[in-house]
Amino acid sequence: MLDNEQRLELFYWMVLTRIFDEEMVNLWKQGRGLGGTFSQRGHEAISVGASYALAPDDVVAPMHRDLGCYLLRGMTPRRVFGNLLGRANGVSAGRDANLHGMGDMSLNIVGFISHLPHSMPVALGMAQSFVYRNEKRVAMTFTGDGASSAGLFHETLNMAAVWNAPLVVIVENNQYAYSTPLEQQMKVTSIAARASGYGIPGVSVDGNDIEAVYAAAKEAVDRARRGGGPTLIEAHTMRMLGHAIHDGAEYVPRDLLAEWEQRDPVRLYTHKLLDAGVADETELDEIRQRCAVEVADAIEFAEQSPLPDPAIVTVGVYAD
Ligand SMILES: Cc1ncc(C[n+]2csc(CCOP(=O)(O)OP(=O)(O)O)c2C)c(N)n1
Ligand SMILES: [Mg+2]
Repeated sequence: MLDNEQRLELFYWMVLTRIFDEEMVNLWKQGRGLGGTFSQRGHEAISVGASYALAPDDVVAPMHRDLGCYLLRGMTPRRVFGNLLGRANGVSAGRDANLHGMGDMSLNIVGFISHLPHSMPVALGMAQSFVYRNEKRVAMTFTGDGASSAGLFHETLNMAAVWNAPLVVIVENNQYAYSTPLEQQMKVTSIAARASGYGIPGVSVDGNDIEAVYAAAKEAVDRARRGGGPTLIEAHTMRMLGHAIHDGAEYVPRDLLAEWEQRDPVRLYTHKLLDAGVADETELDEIRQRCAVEVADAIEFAEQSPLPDPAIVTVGVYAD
């Protein structure tokens, strides 16, 4: 059970992610961004709720819609905006101007691998390393509905099951893979049901209900830590904007978006906290203000930071 302090913490991380995302989209629309970027809108409850179930010692391998996970694990908005703007003090020191490549093992975050779902076998490798070392640690990774149709998804889950690995896989089912709707890339209606093909638990959860995501993730993380093996969690949500900043998503029916907008994860949690008397409007507003200030500071800091020295471009590059 979450206490009220924890519930307000979840609210804080979700709002920080939302405001960061909105400002990131604004910046790109103003031509102040570099490269492409992926909106997180609609995914906040999943990335925050699931990572909140991890201990600091656990390892996470996020994907491109898991900004909330990076922030919650301790990657500061300044460092992430620095990365997005390709600055020398960004997480990848200017080698990537994206939400990719933002690994920091001091925070137990494995950098996102752009190929989908190639972060999955890496997370499995980490999970197995904990078993070999007799450490009570867990690896969590995130992937998409589209990526769940790729071969590596199945191969990883199969090996994780056979090895009884302490691995939690979260599939963020946001109904689309780029412009491809679910029904055009899989016949089944439940990704969680695929877990039975590997002999592991498969859980389906409302990805817009942060406490439901947290509860499912916590149960899976606890089971993995006890030696109970891997879990596949399918979290249902909607990608509220295009695949990336260049994509207007005209192919997504407007009424579908309007329907999901009613169930916006931040709005849902705001109502829940108010109804339960966890906080009043003034207190929630104070949190929103705090997040807005942090994001504004991060943008200013990143924009004023230097670009990297071209001489360091090959430092840390092991293959090409
Ligand atoms: C192996 C591979 N093929 C193609 C791509 C290009 N690509 C990047 S994101 C994406 C769609 C992914 O959809 P999904 O897994 O549902 O995640 P979402 O973007 O919806 O969160 C594609 C095809 C890639 N990154 N890796
Ligand atoms: Mg998708």
